[in-house]
Amino acid sequence: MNKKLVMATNNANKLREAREILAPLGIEVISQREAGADCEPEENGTTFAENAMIKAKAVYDIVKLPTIADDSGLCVNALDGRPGVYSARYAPKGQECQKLLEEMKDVPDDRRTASFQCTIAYIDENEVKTMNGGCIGRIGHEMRGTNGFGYDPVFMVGDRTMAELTADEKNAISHRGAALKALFDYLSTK
Ligand code: ITT
Repeated sequence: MNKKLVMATNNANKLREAREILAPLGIEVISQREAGADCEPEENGTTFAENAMIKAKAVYDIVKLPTIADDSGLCVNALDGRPGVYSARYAPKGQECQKLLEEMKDVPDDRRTASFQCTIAYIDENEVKTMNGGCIGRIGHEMRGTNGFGYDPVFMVGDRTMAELTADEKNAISHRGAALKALFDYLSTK
């Protein structure tokens, strides 16, 4: 497949991961800024899918090229699924892990399960589609590792945090990797 997609995001880490995951599949990802769309629409949906569609549509309406958007977040079972769609707004950037550890400090090990969730919205001139991916893990007791971004230093998969995985290891198991592979499968049928 040889295809170019615009990614409707202002998050450089998401863009990097999407490029890493899709490049080997023959899909080139350009940022919304590179495509000339300098916008940040209000994410006032209540689901990952709604917010992904809001972002994809805002950029598609400007660039009129096949566009994807990622809406994602961390759902913690002991917190009834929070921060969920509000993950980006849970704490000031860079402080989300400390805040989560503090909120979870009295939660015992057997109740620390969580998942990362990701919805990718895809829009082109004919079609609108969403694809989901998830990754199950647990919230650790301390921040570990320097790779990745956001909640990665406290999200444990096995005995390592996601921030201790290499980029390839993370992409192979991540919520974003799963949703983008589903997108690839979908695009392969078009
Ligand atoms: P855009 O809306 O511009 O794409 P954003 O960072 O605001 O960027 P979201 O609204 O989808 O994106 O918020 C997702 C938040 O969830 C993100 O800021 C992180 O805090 C967290 N998150 C999502 N994927 C993650 C991952 O792979 N690792 C760690 N944290 C992640």
